[in-house]
Amino acid sequence: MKNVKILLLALTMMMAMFLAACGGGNEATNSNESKEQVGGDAEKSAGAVEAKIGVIAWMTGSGAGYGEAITNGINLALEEINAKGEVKIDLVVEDSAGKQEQALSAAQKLINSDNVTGLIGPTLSTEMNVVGPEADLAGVPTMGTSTTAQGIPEIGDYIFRDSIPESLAIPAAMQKAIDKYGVKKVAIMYGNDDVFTKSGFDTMKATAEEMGLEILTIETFQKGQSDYNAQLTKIKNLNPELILCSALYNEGAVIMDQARKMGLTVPFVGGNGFNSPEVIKIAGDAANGLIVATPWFGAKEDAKVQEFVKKYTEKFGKEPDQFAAQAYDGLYLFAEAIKNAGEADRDAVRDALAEIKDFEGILGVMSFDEVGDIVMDPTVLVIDGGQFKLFE
Ligand code: 1QQ
Repeated sequence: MKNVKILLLALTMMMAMFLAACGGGNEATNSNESKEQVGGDAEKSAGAVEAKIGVIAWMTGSGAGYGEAITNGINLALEEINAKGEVKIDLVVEDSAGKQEQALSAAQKLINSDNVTGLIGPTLSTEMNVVGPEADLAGVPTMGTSTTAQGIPEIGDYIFRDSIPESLAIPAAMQKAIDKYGVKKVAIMYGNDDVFTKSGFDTMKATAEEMGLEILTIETFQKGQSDYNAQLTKIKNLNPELILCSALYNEGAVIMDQARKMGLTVPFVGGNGFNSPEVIKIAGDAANGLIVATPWFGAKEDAKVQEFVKKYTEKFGKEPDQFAAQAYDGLYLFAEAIKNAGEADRDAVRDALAEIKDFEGILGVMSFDEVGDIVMDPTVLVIDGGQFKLFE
C-alpha cells in the first residue's frame, strides 16, 4: 500500500514537472502580452487588426431588459465586423447587475486581467460614475452606449458616449408635448436614488421653468418601489395637464399602470430610461400616451436601419430598441477607431475615436464633440396603440 502511495506521489510530481514545462511555453506568450499591457492586447494578423473589447452590462435583475438589448446589439455588430475581416474583435462580457460595486470590479478585471483595449458600458450612469474615473485613469477608451446623465463624457478624455444626454432628449420631448397639448401645468415624479433619474429631473425642472410652466408638485420614489398611490393621488388632485416622469422602465411602467388605474389619463414625458419596449410589456395599454425622445427610430426609411431591424429580429425573435441600436453602433465606432488606428493600442484608439467624423451608423451620421458627446438630433416618439410611433 505504502509503495503504491510512493508511486502515485512520484507520478504526480512528474506530471507537475511536465505541466510546469508546458507553462513555460505559455509564459513566452504571456510576456508578449505583457509588453502590450500599456496598449491593450493587440496583434495584426493577415491584415486584420485584432483587439479585445470588454462589455459591462446590466444582465440580471430588474433592468435585465436593458442588458439583453445591449448585448444582442453588440453581438450582431460583432458578427458583421469580424466577417468583414479588417478588424477582429474578441469580446469579454461582464454582468454589473445594475450595481456600482459590481460594475467597478468588472471594469477592474477587464482592464487589469483581460487587458482589454476598450470598454463598452456600463449600462447606468450611476455605474459609469465609478467606472469612468477608473477607466480614464488607466487610459482605457470607454464608450457609454446608454449613459445619459449630465457630465458623463466630462469624466475624462477617455470617456465617450453615443447615447443622447437627458439635457437634449427631455427638452425635445417636452417641447413637442407642450406645443401639441397646450400644456401650462405639470407635475414631476423622479427616482431620487439614481444618477440618471436625478439628472433627468434636473433637466425637467429647469426646462419647465424656462418654458414658464407651473410645476404643481415634485414627487420622488426609489428603485424597486411597488406602490405609488400616495404620489399619484396627490398629483391627480392637483389636475396637471402633463406628468414629467424621470424613471427607469421597471418603475416607470408600474407608475403608468397605477396612474391609469386611478383615472389619471394625461400624457407622460419620460427620459431615455423610459424608452423601452419593456414598458409596453409591463404596463400594456396603460403605457399609451408616453412621450420620449430618442436617437433611434426603427421604422425610419433607411436601408441600413431596415437591414439591422430585419437581421436583429430574425436572430433574436424581437425588434431592436434604442439600447440595442446604440450598442450596435457603439461597437462599430470602436471597430472604425481600431481600423483607423491600425493597432489596438489604447491611446491610439482613444485618439482615433475622438477623430471620428460623420460616421454613418444606424442612429444617423455621427461625430463626437470636443468632450466626447455624440452630436445628433433626437426623434420624438409616443406610445400609441401599444406601439412606439412618431409623435407629430
Ligand atoms: C442612464 C440611463 C439608463 C436609462 C440606462 C439604462 O440612461 O443610467 O444614464
